[in-house]
Amino acid sequence: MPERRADLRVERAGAVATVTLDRPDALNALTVPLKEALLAAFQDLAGDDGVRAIVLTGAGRAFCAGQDLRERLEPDALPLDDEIRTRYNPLIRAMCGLPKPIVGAINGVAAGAGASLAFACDVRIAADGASFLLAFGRVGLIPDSGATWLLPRLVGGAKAAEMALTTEPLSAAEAERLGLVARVVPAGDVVAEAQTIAARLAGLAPTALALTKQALAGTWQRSLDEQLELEAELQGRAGTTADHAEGIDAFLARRSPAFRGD
Ligand code: T3D
Repeated sequence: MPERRADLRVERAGAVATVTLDRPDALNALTVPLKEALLAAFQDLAGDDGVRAIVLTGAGRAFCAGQDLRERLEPDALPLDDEIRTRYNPLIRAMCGLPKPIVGAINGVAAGAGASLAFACDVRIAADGASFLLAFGRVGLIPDSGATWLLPRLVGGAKAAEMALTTEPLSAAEAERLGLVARVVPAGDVVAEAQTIAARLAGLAPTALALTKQALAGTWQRSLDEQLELEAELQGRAGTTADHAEGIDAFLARRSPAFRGD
């Protein structure tokens, strides 16, 4: 039975939770209730031992069209800097810091902060008709919600600058060529494909996955020496888990490991 909060659906199947932005008539544009529901969902899933991997997708033909521009006209809308600090930045921090992998099923256009949500996923699968669009400049804004940090690290500075300044969309095929998405599949298969990858991730050792995310986060800020030291520290922690012992035992016994997350 799906859980529903505002315009968000959360469905669990085994150790995989699928989170769906569900405002298809507005291309899943982000309202205050939707942003709050999404942050709450990530916080809940982070602490839920029964969930080991998450799929993020959108209902209908779009992944997410970014900030709901109609909502910006409401008299009680926060100034942009407050809105970003209060609602967008915590969301991106929650996703990047979540100790579980997030697989983005990019089912259609990902525009504005919707593109930022896609960039904050750990792995992205795109539908063949999907696109990434830094639409901010079209409404007189700058890319936010981590786009200016995440995108250059994902596709390189030159392509990120082109996308940010021209606001030209990047097709799914080009995103695959650049490595921004792992795979492009027919639109009808994108969620199932992402769920298959998430299920595979859910079968791996959860602590090792969490520590791998930690090692990769911020790698561009650290020197080689700092990164080597961080790897040593995190590997020390992974090495004390029962799952590491189980992995060796299973390898030597030529059986599949049963990782329990301890
Ligand atoms: O709080 C803050 O403002 C700061 C944070 C900012 C972060 C941001 O995300 S700023 C960028 C906001 N997003 C955009 O500027 C994208 C706006 N949307 C588009 O450019 C286009 O809709 C798309 C390129 C994404 C898709 O185009 P198309 O032709 O396939 O669809 P459409 O006809 O434009 O949209 C379909 C419906 O969705 C339409 O509603 P209607 O006329 O059928 O009732 C349209 O108004 C609605 N919609 C699409 N995007 C938004 C939206 N409604 C509200 N906000 C949207 N962002």
